[in-house]
Amino acid sequence: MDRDAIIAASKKHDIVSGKPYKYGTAGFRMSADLLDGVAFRVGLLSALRSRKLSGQTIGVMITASHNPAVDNGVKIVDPMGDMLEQEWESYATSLVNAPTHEELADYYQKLADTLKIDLSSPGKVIAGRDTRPSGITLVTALADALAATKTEYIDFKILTTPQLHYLTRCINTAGTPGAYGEVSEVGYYKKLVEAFYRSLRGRKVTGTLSVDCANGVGGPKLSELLKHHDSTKTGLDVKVCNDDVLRPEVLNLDCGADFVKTRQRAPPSPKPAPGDRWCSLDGDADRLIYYWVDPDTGFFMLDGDRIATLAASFIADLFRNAGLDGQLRIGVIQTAYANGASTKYVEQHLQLPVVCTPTGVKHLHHAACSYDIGVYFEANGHGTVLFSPDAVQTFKTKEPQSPAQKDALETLSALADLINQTVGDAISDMLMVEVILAHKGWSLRDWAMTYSDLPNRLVRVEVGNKDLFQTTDAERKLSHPAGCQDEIDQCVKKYTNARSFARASGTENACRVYAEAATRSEADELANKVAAIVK
Ligand code: NG1
Ligand code: ZN
Repeated sequence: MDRDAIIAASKKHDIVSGKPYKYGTAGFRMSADLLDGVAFRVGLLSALRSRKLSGQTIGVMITASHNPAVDNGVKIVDPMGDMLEQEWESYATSLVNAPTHEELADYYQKLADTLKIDLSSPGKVIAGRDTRPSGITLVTALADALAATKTEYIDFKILTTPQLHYLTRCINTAGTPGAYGEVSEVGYYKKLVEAFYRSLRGRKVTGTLSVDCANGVGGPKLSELLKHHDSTKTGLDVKVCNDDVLRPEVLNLDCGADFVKTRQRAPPSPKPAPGDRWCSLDGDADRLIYYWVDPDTGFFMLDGDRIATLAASFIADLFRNAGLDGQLRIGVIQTAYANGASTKYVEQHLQLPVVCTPTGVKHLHHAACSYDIGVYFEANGHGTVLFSPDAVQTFKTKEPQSPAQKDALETLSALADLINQTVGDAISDMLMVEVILAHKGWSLRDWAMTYSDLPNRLVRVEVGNKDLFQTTDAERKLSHPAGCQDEIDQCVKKYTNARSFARASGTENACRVYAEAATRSEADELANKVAAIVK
């Protein structure tokens, strides 16, 4: 009987009581030594989720992304490779917080009853993990839950987060018209490399691209992809850097996309030679930041906002060239953290609509789905470009009126295969950026010239109770505590081209204050003043 099996298995994976377990934007993420019981319980929930969805495969990713090596996390992936449905986040939270093994088994049964889940029907779960050593024991906990609930299970071992999303979608679409790709890691490399060749359309990438892999899973996986890539066809010459996954303690240490974005500087090692083209991935390879170090002006960063504007401008041009202008709708989705200059560039220069959503990829992804082409990126470099089935169909079936139209349609088709449709994927996004730069014949400097970022500052503020800070208007305004927003507004008024907002972090026990203004000193001053209001 399941109940006894669940209780017996759960006893091997105790939950540490008294901790604030909450399924947030990053799933459950915390110090790895608290996660054994959590991983077990996430196994139970994913088994339920699969059965609720008629036995479709659910993915579980074990990673703490850019967090320090001692942390880890567990996150559930829905069948099409998107994030777990919102309503289920609260079931996950309740299940993980069950105080005893017996209450856990009871809550599992109660969920099955309420949601009308047939526990004897087949269920299937796949898992992947990043390079953190703690991942191995967490996978064991997960597997024990799946065995106790007689759920089919495949461990894909070490993967980037986007690879696990890719595999989940591939399994669930295999043999259907929407088949996403071969169900294997090699299938992922082959799909990307082939689409990269097709997207370039005979053009060549110039100059070496050095990739800082945060000493995470992106390093070995990028090297693997390169084995399937013929650089004589594309000109792409990649130098894989910071790819030491044998010393766990160096993961995300003074390198990686999060380091570069938050410190606004290049990793200290290896030292970028002046003018070299660089990019950084984060610890699970779902974020991407480009940069170079200019001999005269120093470090220059091209973040998620820049990648979004580059992609949107390129795709809008292809639409014009393909004669699709006005037929299909392109939209750009940002969060409040997007630099105001990027929003202005998209709306005024590219003449495309911008939607602002709350922080968290699931919100951006959802909003992007309402366009034929939805370009979404968080400023921190996490994002992708979604192509609707209608758009993909149009690229394939529209009769081209000229060789130029044919070329544009084929480029669009290839991009839809190159860009990961399930989630932000640093490796896929990097190939997309290289394709666009090659098409435009641009260096990073040319890309940077499109607009000037407003100087900005992001400050983390320790507060007594972050839950007191409630927002409206896609997190751009505080509704509570009362009066706080008025004070912020009064402050912002005193600066030129300024904007500032405060919100509770969804992943840390703190508030974040963002400010931008016409000059560096004004942005810093404004951020500090708003931080003082919030404190
Ligand atoms: P929080 O902690 O809610 O600000 C952070 C990032 C998000 C997103 C999530 C998930 C910033 C300002 N916030 O959210 O963009 O990536 O983590 O990892 O970068
Ligand atoms: Zn990440």
